[in-house]
Amino acid sequence: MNEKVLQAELQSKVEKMLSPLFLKYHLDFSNLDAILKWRPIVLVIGNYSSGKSTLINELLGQDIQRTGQAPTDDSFTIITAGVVGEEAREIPGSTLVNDDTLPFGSFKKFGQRFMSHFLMKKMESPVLENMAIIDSPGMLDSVTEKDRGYDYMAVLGEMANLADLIVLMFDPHKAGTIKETYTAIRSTLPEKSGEDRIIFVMSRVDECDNLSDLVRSYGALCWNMSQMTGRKDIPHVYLTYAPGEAEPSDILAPLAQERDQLITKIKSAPGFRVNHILEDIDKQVNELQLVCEAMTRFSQRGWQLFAKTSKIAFLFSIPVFFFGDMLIQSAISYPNETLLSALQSRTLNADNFILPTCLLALTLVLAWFIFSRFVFSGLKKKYANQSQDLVILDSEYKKNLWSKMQEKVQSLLAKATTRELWAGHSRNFSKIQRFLASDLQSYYDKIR
Ligand SMILES: Nc1nc2c(ncn2[C@@H]2O[C@H](COP(=O)(O)OP(=O)(O)O)[C@@H](O)[C@H]2O)c(=O)[nH]1
Ligand SMILES: [Mg+2]
Repeated sequence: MNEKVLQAELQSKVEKMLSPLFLKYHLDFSNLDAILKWRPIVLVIGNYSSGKSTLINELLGQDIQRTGQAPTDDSFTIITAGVVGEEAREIPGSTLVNDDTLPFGSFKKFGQRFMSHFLMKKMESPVLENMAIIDSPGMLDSVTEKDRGYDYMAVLGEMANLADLIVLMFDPHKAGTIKETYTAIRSTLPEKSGEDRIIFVMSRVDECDNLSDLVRSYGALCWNMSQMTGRKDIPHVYLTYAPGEAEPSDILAPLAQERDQLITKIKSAPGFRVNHILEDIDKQVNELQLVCEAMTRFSQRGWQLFAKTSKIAFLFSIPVFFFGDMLIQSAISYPNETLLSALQSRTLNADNFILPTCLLALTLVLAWFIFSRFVFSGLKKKYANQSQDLVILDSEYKKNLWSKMQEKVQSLLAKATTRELWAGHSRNFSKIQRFLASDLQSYYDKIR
């Protein structure tokens, strides 16, 4: 099936089935909404003057981005297809964050300073037919990073979350704030599959004087990478150079093929789109499911206590119904005739039931008061400290998920009222379960 059709179908399904549930459990849907909304995205990040803009210009076949040795360009630039026949044009960041058809609404929170460093360029290029490319200001070092006037790392993280492919570029000269950058982007991607969305590129390799120089740079980069990924295995690093800039040399000749692989990989990013959407849905719906699981168990415990309280209230209400009026009569000489004495003298009429019925109702009201005021709030208090008892953490994955969602559950519990008992949590839980097991699975099968 066509990927665009699949994406549209998923968008409407998720919107209809799940967005009310995200709202209900106070979880952010805007993230998923943004991912479902737009076209495939390739995000290019890395040191300044590592050759990001040069690579993008080469891909697009036009010098659309400024290039240079100094940190020339300090804006996030979305490059996307324009209207056929129209000249290239620019749209400012303030317009982009307010455009509902674009996935950048959440970037408004980064403030005016960010928005003045955010823009879209619309142009014609075959590469842009099915994807957009984001060029980014190069990372500096962590000290100067703080002077930008907006949270650069957080912006990177959110951009990475939208992207289908993240090209992380280094050059042999500088290491930049690699570790912080990597942490910022990694934390917004799904744990299981996020790694596959990042490709590492060492560019400007033509500037290495000889093979041993190249090997030294490569070694340093690998060491850096193992530091930041915390993994022993080194991911593939594409070694590349800009043909327009590089003098032909013995080092470069065997790398031409690797360059082609890199370009092919970037161009193939749209092919991962639906898979990424599914992974993101998977990730966020699992979070939703865990919150719902906790609330379901909480309301089940609530029901158990409610049943217990009702049972006691019922047992208590029998003597109140039959003997309550006697007690009142002995105190205030009303009513003239109690229910039991009327039964004995066979003069029973409707009036004899008035007081017993009122007393019965009062008992039930009292029981409800005790339940909601003491029993239910006792339950809330108990789980405020032990919310982990509300979920079954039978796998490492669920434990990790829980550490992320626990706070959400606690804030829901803090606000909980007896209405939670009727909130339909267990129905919601089965609905989510069904979505994951059947709907989502069928989409995974479709793209396999
Ligand atoms: N020798 C050489 N220079 C390059 C290469 N790629 C980019 N450059 C130059 O390096 C400078 C920085 O490139 P640019 O694309 O602006 O880097 P950005 O800051 O990452 O966007 C420019 O002067 C480019 O001409 C390359 O592969 N080899
Ligand atoms: Mg640049």
